[in-house]
Amino acid sequence: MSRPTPLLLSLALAAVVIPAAAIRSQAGQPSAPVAHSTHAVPAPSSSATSAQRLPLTVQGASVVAVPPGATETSAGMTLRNPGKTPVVLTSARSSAAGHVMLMTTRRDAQGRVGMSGVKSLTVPAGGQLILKPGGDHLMLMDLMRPLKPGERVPLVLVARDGRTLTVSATVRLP
Ligand SMILES: [Cu+2]
Repeated sequence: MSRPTPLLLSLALAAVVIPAAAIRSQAGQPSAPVAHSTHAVPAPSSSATSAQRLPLTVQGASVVAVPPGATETSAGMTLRNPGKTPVVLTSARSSAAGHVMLMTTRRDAQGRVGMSGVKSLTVPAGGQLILKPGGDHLMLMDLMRPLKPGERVPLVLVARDGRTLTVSATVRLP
């Protein structure tokens, strides 16, 4: 994939910095970190039975393997939404990456193809969202370690309403 232009990159970074939750967590005084960690701690019951779990099915979750030294890679999967309301994904995270971006691939006026960060990706009601390199996808940034083919990487998808879905993605060669 082509490198993002400086403009696209700055837009992408803005998209990462802006989320309201991040602003809220910085708005408070010393008590803010406590409140934030409270939100991050899952309910005592298993997440699989929690009402907070996103009602999506996942197929073919994968992460593209990268050689040692690479700092970012893309992840894809097919998400299906059997429900009657759209699911709006606004962020994602992974223990394998410093942060995860929601990205789309666009062609500019000069015909150049590039990726740019977006604030949300929607799984339509009764429909599906295909995430793949070259289309809408997730980007794992600031990788913590090399990702070897065959290993599994956890990805947490977060919707606008706070519901989440943890996905186990398989690392595979491009
Ligand atoms: Cu990307």
